[in-house]
Amino acid sequence: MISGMKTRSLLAALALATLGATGAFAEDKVTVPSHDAVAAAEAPKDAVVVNIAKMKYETPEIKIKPGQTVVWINQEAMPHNVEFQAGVTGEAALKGPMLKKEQAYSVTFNEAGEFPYHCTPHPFMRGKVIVE
Ligand SMILES: [Cu+2]
Repeated sequence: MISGMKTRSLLAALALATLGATGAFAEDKVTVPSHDAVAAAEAPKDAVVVNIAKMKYETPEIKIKPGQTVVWINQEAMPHNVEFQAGVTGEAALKGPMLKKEQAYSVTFNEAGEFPYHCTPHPFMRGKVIVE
């Protein structure tokens, strides 16, 4: 009985190690509904909105609950995006698409934590999602 349980937990550990090695956990902390920019009107209706205007994220620090979605909507002609550096949302960086005016990009946060981000071409544009 005990040895059976040990075998199962060993198998589980091996499965985890294998998944980790292949990068299968890369997006576990977040889920990205679309890797492409979408029209703002097509953004998830229940998402927490962060507008981008005047070279700023209008609400640079937001607090949400696990499972909630944040949608960034660019309100100006200058293209912007959101980029999470490697190790923030997963092993790899999560680099959102450049958003033209009235385009949107969404990320669903699955786990508690702090998720700082910036705009790739404008690294002085910074924000943070706090999931708690
Ligand atoms: Cu920008």
